[in-house]
Amino acid sequence: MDKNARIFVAGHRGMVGSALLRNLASRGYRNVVTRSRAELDLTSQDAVEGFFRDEAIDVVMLAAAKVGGILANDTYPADFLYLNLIIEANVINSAYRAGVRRLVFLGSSCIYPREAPQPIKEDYLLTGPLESTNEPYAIAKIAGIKLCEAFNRQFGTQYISLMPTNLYGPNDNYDLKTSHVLPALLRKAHEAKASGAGSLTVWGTGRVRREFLHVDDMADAAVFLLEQGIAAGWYNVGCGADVTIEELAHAAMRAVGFDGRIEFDVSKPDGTPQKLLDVSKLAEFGWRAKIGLEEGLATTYQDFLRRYETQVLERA
Ligand code: GFB
Repeated sequence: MDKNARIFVAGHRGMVGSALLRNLASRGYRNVVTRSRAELDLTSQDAVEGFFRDEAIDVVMLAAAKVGGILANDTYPADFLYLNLIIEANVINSAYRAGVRRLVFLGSSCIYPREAPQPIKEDYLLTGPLESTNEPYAIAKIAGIKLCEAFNRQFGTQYISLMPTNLYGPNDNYDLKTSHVLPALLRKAHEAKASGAGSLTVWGTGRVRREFLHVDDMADAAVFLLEQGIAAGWYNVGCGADVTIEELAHAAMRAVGFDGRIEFDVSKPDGTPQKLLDVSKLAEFGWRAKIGLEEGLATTYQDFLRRYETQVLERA
């Protein structure tokens, strides 16, 4: 990919978008285009079309999305379905109309059937019912994959979709009601340690399994695949190993230095029993995750500490 290509990163202030900016900068891309939400409303078809008409964009990385953990998905199903559908539809269609041939769409591993065999291969898409707690989000993301696939088939574009497993890292959301599990457990362990509490609460049984990928690995995979010019399609991005939520809680407690007990709140949902991605396609292209969970937790905890006073206390 030309280092002078005009690359539009949609959603650059989020955890994934900001990681894409870091990765592109580290690889020497000089013309990365960004717009804040105030500058460009991605839910407005007119605004998005106008942006693409004026900006001569070469490549799009679509990381803008309404995201959240299990409870946020369950509480705001209309937002997760509507906002994700309209953002994808506006960006993909307007990009195509403005002549953009290359686009990366970011989805999620929750697109696969709840009872999919493990590890989950890309071809298991649409082979069974989805997990109910995040069905609206999953349907929006499946629509995004299918939109890319349909544009490729009808117009010969090269739009690829990446399906990352559960992501974490700098710029995550630490709000306990809307966050994913990993940032929530770092915060809970930190607050339990600070207050001298003897325990922290983990939602669900703690027995379900999740695969965690550092967002810098995710961003690296996305830019790597663009550089390799791989064939259009959808590809899993993960580290190839999973842990139980209880094991994750212990790892988060070690990262924070909190040596207390875990209490399970089984009134909260477990969600899907396991979500381990088969990452052999990316391995064949020559890409592998580099950041292990212990290392990733340690650096993410440092990010949490830097932002705790400003972000977390405002939202608490
Ligand atoms: O990360 P998480 O919210 O999302 O929850 P999913 C993963 C597991 O951790 C569930 C448990 O079994 C939760 O019950 N858990 C334990 C907690 N303690 C906590 C806590 O304090 N906070 C949270 N949030 N969970 C999401 C989807 O599913 O995965 C999204 O809802 C997205 O749509 C994302 O696809 C990657 O892994 O269950």
